Amino acid sequence: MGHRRLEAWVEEVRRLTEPDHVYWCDGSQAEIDRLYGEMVADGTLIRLNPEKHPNSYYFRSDVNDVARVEQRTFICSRLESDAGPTNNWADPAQMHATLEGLFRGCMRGRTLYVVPYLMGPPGSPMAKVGIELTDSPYVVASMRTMTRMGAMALDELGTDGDFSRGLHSTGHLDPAVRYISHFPDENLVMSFSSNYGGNALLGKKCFALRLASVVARKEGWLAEHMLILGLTDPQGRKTFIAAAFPSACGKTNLAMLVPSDKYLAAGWKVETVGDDIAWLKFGADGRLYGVNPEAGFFGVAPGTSEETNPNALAACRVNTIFTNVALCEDGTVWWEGLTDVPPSHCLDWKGQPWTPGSGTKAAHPNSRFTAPASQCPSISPDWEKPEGVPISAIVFGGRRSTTVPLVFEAFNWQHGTYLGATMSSEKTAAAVGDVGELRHDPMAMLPFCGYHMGDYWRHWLDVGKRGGDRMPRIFHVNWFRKDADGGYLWPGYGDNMHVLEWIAARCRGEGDYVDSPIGRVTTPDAIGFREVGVSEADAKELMSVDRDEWRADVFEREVFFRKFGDRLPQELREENDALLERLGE
Ligand code: OXD
Ligand code: MN
Repeated sequence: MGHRRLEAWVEEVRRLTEPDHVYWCDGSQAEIDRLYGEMVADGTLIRLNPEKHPNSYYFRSDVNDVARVEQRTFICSRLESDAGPTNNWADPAQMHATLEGLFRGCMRGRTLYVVPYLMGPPGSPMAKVGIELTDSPYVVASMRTMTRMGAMALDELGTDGDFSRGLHSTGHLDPAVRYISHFPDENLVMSFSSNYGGNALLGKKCFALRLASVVARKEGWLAEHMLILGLTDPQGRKTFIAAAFPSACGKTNLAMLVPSDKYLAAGWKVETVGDDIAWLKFGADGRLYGVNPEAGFFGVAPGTSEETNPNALAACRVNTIFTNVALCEDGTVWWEGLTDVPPSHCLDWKGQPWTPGSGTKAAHPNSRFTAPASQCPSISPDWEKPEGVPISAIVFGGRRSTTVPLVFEAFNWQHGTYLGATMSSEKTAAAVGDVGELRHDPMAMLPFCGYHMGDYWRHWLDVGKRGGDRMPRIFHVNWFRKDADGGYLWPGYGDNMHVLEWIAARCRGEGDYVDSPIGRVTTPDAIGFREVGVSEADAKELMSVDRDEWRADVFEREVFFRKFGDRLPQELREENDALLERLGE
């Protein structure tokens, strides 16, 4: 017997959207082979060189549909005040009326795919089922990589299980009627007129972050925009670290980090649990455990190379969909940063002939690879552990050319929550808007928190109280500080091991530090700047805390905090005041 509520909803959507066919996805190999065959035949996808990229495909999304559209993303909670000042709110009844008008008859001539999927490791008490109804076979194929899709999810659902609902239609890709609308009270997302990942793959940002964050608050856990990595030292001690960075700030690279030669030779290892989303819950021992709800990587391609991230390249060699990168004549792909020497000619992300002299980018800055996580050489043997992995450290980081030192540690959970709440970062191409502009991005969740950010911070503080001294330590990093000539002061990538080693030591109560007004900063020896080739002067600048710059930040944060009115936890206001006091007059 089937699942009555699910069948009734599919029928309701069928009547509304009037597709020619309804197809229930089982997630099988035969099914995906057929879908790829159909998409190649109708020109949706181009099959890549089968020797160099077996079973891999090339896709171009519409030129006006290449990134998340935050201004068209809505939280339709019953009360506007529950969406808070950082979300676009819309009245749920009105939004339903608007969307029903748009969805009416929109799938005529198309197939409605029913995509059952599981977020979280199979058999995990943390796993949750979602159903996405979509008319895009590209979305179906991407969901098959990014989630555990098909029969497995239906089995988990049984005949009466709960599920999150997502309804998506590519529509006609008119940006004027693009909506990514979340109805937290109904566990529902409706997305219209887009085919880009973050807007159309509804398991990822929409379910696993925006809707899940609302559920997490009710149930006492955290749904976060975080990678999870495992760090093993030469003594075999393993430390799991969760880290939140805004989109396109290197989460995938950090999650898959290859230690620099010194660390490799000494026997250090980094393993990947996840690169984008973490669900964190208390285990029976009172510690916080993390799972990666996803099953694939939707990684930013530009800048990914053998030097910066060989694990990502290995992961996306086969069974991968590339979106909006450049297409070479031999059926391979290219993007800026993949090789030092660009191809002499290729087709750019818009399908136009391109040469190095064209003066434009061959790949869109937010072009992506969609690859199975299991293909990543650094994938952790623990990545599908049903109970998750114990988290010892939480790291926050933004892209800041000035002011913020390479690494420092929070004094305690409350101070750490303040560090997360006051994170800011220079904008990247992952969302539509002005790249480079500095904006507040609390916990890297600004575009992903499904409710009032003030209540979210309160939830962080409450979770910290519940966990007490079993909570992870909290750190802040900044890989992106620049010198006066605009050059990066820190080499990053494999050398980030120096920072991770210190973080792991601090988690054991070791590792040298000195107290500074902003937190516990490393001593120069603890990081080993000289070994990395950072001069003494640069190391000083990298770690410097300029009191005037920080005071300016504190005043600006005060203005930011005012937005949250009486839902700003008093503790965060106190942390801001205390920082000002420590900075002195
Ligand atoms: C992503 C994003 O795609 O954060 O992961 O935009
Ligand atoms: Mn992300």
